[in-house]
Amino acid sequence: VEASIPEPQREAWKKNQTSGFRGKTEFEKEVVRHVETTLARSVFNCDENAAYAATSLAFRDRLILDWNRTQQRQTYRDSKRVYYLSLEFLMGRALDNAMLNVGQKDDAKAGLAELGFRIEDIIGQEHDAALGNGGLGRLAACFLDSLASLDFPAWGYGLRYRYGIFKQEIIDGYQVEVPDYWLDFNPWEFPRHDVTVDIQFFGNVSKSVDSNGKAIAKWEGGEIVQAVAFDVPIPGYATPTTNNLRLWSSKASGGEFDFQKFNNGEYESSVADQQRAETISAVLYPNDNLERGKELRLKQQYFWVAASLYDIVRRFKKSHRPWIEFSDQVAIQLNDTHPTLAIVELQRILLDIEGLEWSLAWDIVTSTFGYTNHTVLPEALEKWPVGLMQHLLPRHLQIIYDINLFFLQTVEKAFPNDRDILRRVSIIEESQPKMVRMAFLAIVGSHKVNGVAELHSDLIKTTIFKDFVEIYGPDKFTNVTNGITPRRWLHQANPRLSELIASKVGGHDFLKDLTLLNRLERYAEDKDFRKEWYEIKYANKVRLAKHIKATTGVTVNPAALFDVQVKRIHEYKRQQLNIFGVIHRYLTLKGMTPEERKKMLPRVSIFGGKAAPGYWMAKQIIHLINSVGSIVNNDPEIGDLLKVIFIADYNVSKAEIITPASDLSEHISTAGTEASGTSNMKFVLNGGLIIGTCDGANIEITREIGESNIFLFGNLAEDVEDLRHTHNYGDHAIDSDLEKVFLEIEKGTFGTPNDFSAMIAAVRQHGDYYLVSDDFHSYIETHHLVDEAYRNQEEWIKKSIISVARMGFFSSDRCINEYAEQIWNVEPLVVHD
Ligand code: 475
Repeated sequence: VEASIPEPQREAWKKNQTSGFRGKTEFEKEVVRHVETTLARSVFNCDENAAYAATSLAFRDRLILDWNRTQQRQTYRDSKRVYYLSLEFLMGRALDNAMLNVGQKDDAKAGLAELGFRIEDIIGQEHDAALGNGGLGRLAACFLDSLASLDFPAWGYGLRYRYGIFKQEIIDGYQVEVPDYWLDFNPWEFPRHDVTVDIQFFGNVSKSVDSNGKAIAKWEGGEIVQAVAFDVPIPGYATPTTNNLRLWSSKASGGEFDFQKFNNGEYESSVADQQRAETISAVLYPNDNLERGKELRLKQQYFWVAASLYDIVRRFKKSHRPWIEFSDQVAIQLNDTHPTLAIVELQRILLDIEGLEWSLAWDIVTSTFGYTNHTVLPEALEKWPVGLMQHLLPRHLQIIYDINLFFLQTVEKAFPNDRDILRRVSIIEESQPKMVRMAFLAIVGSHKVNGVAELHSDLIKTTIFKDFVEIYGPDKFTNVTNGITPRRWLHQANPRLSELIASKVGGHDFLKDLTLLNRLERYAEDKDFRKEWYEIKYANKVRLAKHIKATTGVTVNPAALFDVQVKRIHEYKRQQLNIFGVIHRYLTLKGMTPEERKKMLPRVSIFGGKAAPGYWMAKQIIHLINSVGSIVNNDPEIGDLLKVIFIADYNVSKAEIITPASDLSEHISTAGTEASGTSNMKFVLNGGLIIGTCDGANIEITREIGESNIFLFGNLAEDVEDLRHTHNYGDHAIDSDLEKVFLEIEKGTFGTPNDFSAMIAAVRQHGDYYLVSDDFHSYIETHHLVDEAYRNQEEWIKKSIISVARMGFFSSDRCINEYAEQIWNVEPLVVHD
């Protein structure tokens, strides 16, 4: 039943509408009000944390008013909405973003100062919302910012994990994982205890025939878990549009306990039921580019997908339109295969609950969904045992079998002479045990499939999804190159650079149309401008140096070249290549006379990133980096010439400090393995140059900024397969400089050699799958080119300015507009005052 105020009383509501604070004075009033009433504190016990809480609540009040208006407008207009389904949203902090997007950071800064606080300290109180692993989750967060900033009617749907990605501590050079309990105080979510959905698991399916001879499937029994909605407002930049991110939290159905059991004295089992239900949304799986096939993970997926679809369908039904119009009103994007069950769930709703015919239902389903692939790594491709699916979701497995049957029938008709193709493309892999191939299900159930950079989108068409291109034709497959939001990754992270740019390109419009950066290019020839540009970079390096000193105790020279690699630790991303290169540099320095050394350029090699807790080799890499650091950083012969830093607990808010402070960053994956990469874009946008392989978006960055502004090295994707083949079947000689590095490690220079023997064996004995040796020489040579280029500071700064000027393409706004046009067919809806 709709609880709505009757018409005659609405006048009173209108008269009493709040408008939220405007200006510094009203802001201060709101802060004091929240401190004294909401928080029940006073001028005598208001610490920074309380000031953070009150400031956030003041901004939250602002956001929720815009949010209400946005939702009302979107409902009233009944226009097509986009739903972005992602198991990960790596949001980071919200306060700074809210202040900047609403456009009242200056008021807040002045107001807080009058109340006795520094705004940076207040911003620093906030705990990161770290509901993601890495690139995929951060991309989802950038997309939400762009969707709101471009006024698209869009909702994100995810899980409200009680624990986000673990916090990383480094103890004796090793990674230690600490739980990330972040919900202690979270002013950015609105619990909607009235928005709940019952989610069914297990049980049986009974089939019968109705009076018209139609088959009826009934899913009965099993258990019910309740999904509760928590809403997070997503403010657009310089627009009142405020979208919604809805996160589902699990709890036992029927409230806290099963009262029947409770009354019968079965306290323990009633509490156990409750805890089992809450386990579903308890923790984010900490694997990046890896699927481990755990039952709880599949439960998370269905729980989230079923709650979201129920919500979406409920909203559609309010408009009383015929089902045939569903995909005119609804576009659902699947962020990788994690939400693929949504395809099956919508088919189930239409078939079993709404009573539609299979083929009509299936047309609706396939015209609704789009699927984005983020990786070609075989270990990341999702597969679920048929037995597990049968047990957990018996009706869904039947529907999957039917989808597969109809699909294979069309394939058989189209390729009557090719028996093997049916085996290759079947959604069910006929292995022991049988597996459901989620990517194939996602392709069959969607109208568009996209990769995330040009090379990657080409690769999926020629490798893992080749047969599907034959079956559906090439038009079903497309590319949407990733992007990043310039609001967070330039304006918020690097305010001084953002202001300098604004002063030259005609104000802040470039934050909404990043191609306007091209107006900067002519200033590359302006010596005074270059000086200002350099001073900002230097100040950002000083800030990072302070952070390094405070967290590691190591003093680094801000005049040195800062060489940064921050991202999840993974063999394919090749942090091992980087640290072997650092050792090579160290050995070279050690072999020099003091006179020769004086001519060398000082460097700081900075690493950061988490290893999945179960990824042993990645943890070895972290250990080697720290071990090298502890030797090199304390070597008096080396001094400032080389420092090796591992920044613990790399996350979004650390990235906001690190990204603006790099001179050079490393994007050095084995060619063909990194789907896109997005930190490459962030670094260049902040005036850092990059060294990288011809992989992912590096290729398009090169095309945009020009070959002379990037340091490319290494083998090409097209040659990787052959090289791997020769490693395994030919004689495989290791690069001689790399061999010297290995021998030094084996001498014990960096601690117990045994600790690192597996990393060396991976190259020497186990086929060097990631081509570390093949690329080593080219990598070292290219670093020499970097040193030479850095010596000529004026030229280096020119490259930096020109690169930034040419980065307009990599805004997530461009990216979202491409999705909207090519895949979703949706249009912006401006929310006027
Ligand atoms: C790519 N995560 C980047 C980025 O498109 C790309 C997979 C399985 C289970 C859990 N997490 C994952 C990813 O696959 C992932 O983060 N992929 C990344 O997506 C955005 O820029 O190259 O590695």
